[in-house]
Amino acid sequence: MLLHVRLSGWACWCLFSGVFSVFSLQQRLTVNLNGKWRLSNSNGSLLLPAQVPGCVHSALQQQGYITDPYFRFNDVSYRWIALDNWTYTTTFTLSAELSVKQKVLLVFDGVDTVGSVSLNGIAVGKTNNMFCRHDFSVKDLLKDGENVLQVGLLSPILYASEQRKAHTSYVVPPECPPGVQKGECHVNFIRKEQSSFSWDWGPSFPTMGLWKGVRLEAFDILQLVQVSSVPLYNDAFSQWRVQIELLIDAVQTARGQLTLSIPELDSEQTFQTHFNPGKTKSNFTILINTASQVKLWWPNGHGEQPFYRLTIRGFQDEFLIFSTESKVYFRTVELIQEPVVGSPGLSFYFRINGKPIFLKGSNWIPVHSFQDQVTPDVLKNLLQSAVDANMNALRVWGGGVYEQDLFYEICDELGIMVWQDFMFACAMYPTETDFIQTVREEVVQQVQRLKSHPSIIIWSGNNENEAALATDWFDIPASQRLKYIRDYVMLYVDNIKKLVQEEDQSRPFLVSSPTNGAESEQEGWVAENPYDPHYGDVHFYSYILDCWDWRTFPRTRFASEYGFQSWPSFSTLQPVSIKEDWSYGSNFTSHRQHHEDGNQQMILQTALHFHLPNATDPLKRFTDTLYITQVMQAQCVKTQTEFYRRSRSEIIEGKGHTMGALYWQLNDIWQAPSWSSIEFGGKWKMLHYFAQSFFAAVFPVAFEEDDTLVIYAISDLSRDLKLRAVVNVFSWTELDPVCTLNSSMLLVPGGSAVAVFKQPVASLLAGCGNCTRLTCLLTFQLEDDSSQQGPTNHHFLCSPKDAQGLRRPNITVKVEEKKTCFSVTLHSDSVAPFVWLDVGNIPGRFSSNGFLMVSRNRTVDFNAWRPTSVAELTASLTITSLRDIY
Ligand code: BMA
Repeated sequence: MLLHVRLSGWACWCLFSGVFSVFSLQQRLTVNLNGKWRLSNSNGSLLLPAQVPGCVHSALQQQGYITDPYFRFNDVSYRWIALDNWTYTTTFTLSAELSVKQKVLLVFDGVDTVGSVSLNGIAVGKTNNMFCRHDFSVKDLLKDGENVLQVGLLSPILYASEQRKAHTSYVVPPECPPGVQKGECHVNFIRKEQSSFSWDWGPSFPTMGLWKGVRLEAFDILQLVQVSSVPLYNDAFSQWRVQIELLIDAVQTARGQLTLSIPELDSEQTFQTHFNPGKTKSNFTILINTASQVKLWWPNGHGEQPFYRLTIRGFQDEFLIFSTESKVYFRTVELIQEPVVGSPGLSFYFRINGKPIFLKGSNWIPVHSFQDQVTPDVLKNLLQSAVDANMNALRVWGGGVYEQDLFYEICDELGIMVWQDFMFACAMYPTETDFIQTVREEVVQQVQRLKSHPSIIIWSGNNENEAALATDWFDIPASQRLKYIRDYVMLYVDNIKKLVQEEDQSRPFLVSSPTNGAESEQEGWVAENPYDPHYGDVHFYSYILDCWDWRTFPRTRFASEYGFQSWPSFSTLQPVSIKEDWSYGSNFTSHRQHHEDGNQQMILQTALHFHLPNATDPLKRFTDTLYITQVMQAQCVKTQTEFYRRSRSEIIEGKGHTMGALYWQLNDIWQAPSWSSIEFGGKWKMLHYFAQSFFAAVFPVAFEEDDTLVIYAISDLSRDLKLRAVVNVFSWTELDPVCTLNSSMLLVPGGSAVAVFKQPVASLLAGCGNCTRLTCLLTFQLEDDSSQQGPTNHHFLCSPKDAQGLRRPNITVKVEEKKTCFSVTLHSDSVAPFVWLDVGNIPGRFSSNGFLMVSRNRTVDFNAWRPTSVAELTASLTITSLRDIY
């Protein structure tokens, strides 16, 4: 294979310094072993080239041994792949420069999962945790000429089952996922992406492979393995300091000097130090010159995301031995849990740089079953989509993976706050020494890798495991409960929490989500009711209660999960299905649904307010059904999010001060029904377009209480506003408002939700032509003295299925090419709710979509993500509105 030899940064510096002969001894060499390897199964019947980083499934598909694993029922057909054992092999030739190095490490950034590594036929080590980086010292095993490197991988399914069998003393539930998920058992016994054995939104593809890079690292004196930096603010001295941690691998004891500097802040410090043999961690603190004005990192919508360059240089006898540069962002984060006036319990909100911030966003799941197929473009597109929908936070959910560096780098740059779970979800876990040991390694490595990112504002131990214990998901006999609680505390508190807090004092740690936080701790880490709205965060789902009725939602301090399912659009499903699949009752449609009764629940929820599609053409009926599930989902999540946002400033019946709304879930792992607002492939569902409005910094929200219409003005801005609500009443039959009402101007302080309009619906309608609840609807917006502030919102006075006068609109359309995008101008002759523009498989997004059309003309932009034309767009464009489906 081809060898790519790279000299690290400081070696180049040596060349420029003109003292190459001295420094060449200390050059670090990196030999990249990524690229084309050979892959074989256990009996040798399959032998194929395989890309590294990569996995067995991707290799089999790339070489044509299997078709698209996402096609139709292939998740089940290809189950055999993960039941077999596989071996990756590569050969490489050693360069003369490398063979004279004192230390040579064979580094795997990630092995998925249970592997044995051998070099030239000699065992070098084993792996059993996909979240760990491994390095093996191999100098003595390397030969001149050709070297053979092999990684044998055991079936993760069989391994998990073996581990389970060996665990005879008590059951560690759940044994298996629900049947509807068509998944594998005992995933909690293997340190691997938990959702890779199936989830309620994802297929079972228990991957195997070298999912991250492989290389040789060779050096003489020492090498810098990792640098992390954490800024801390000292209130008493009004001074910033940056804690810098160096992980250094040294061949022998060496004395040296270290210079840390942030030139832009006029701050530099030099330390005398010594490096011990082996891998050691050293901490240094650089005090920031108080005369310098430090620019702070802010979440999206609250300010900029500036950074500073930190330079670290190591010297030995005045010669530079290493030099590295990294980014430092300054911000503080506090999680405030303190008594709330008028409410039992404790507050639960984040203060960034001293400012309380309402978290708006969603939950992030793995982007693909095969992580090697997650490209930078896909990550960028999803994260940009989050920001474009006015989100400022994402929770990296604990059943997936610790994301790649690029994910966090983009979040840093975009101002996305990350709630980072550790990778444990919906299960109990073993606590045998080996298991705890590998988890400890995983936690330390991940915290060291990630703690320099300002985007991460909290570490959280697991997903829903406190709740699972407290509300007894697994029918644990009362007599054994204590044992499980002890195990829980041992894993998440005595080990993970303790380790994280040793490694990182700059951000809060929560043991679980949902949790009662400080109250859970009081109750021995497993609260009686971790869903208590008076404490911590809450996950809340109800699929068949009427989602238009805000009274069904708990008024929580922080809503970290809530949501409703919908189907992705036809263009997303089409490539993985065939004609016979295209009906709501098909085998395919039920196969892709991994949530018990999910398809039925969507229909029941939809039918509460909408007519169901009744087209006679089966394909139209199917696509109309996909559409209406998206309408339902968008409207449900809108209602719930609006409820949380308007609850930020008040306490009602002892509950409120909600300071976070992260709906479940942002993205999809494959083409299937799920809670996501973005389809697999990046297409925005109607919900994501809705989120753009309902997460806007300034936003009006309407609801009814005792037949009175109430409108709140919500503002996340720092400055106060003076706003009035303007309500337009439309009849379903007319495109001009029947009447317009204005509230008086009211003060809306920065960071608050204030009622600005209140009127009984009956009196409002009585003063407005012949309007009744069935014949009229409302739009409303906020205005200051000169202009509209924030988007326009709508409120229905009845279910659209009961609307009188709603006609099928005759919408015509014109597509034009503009400088940087295309414009689509619509003309309608009547009121049209939920107008949905779809250009099939032309990737891109509209500036607005799924809207209520109450004007004759409306123009939206389309941003294409690949070259297209007016002709192609016009040919692909379909327009659906509510009245078109029945
Ligand atoms: C929560 C999440 C996920 C799940 C989602 C939808 O429980 O933490 O485990 O996918 O709800 O059921």
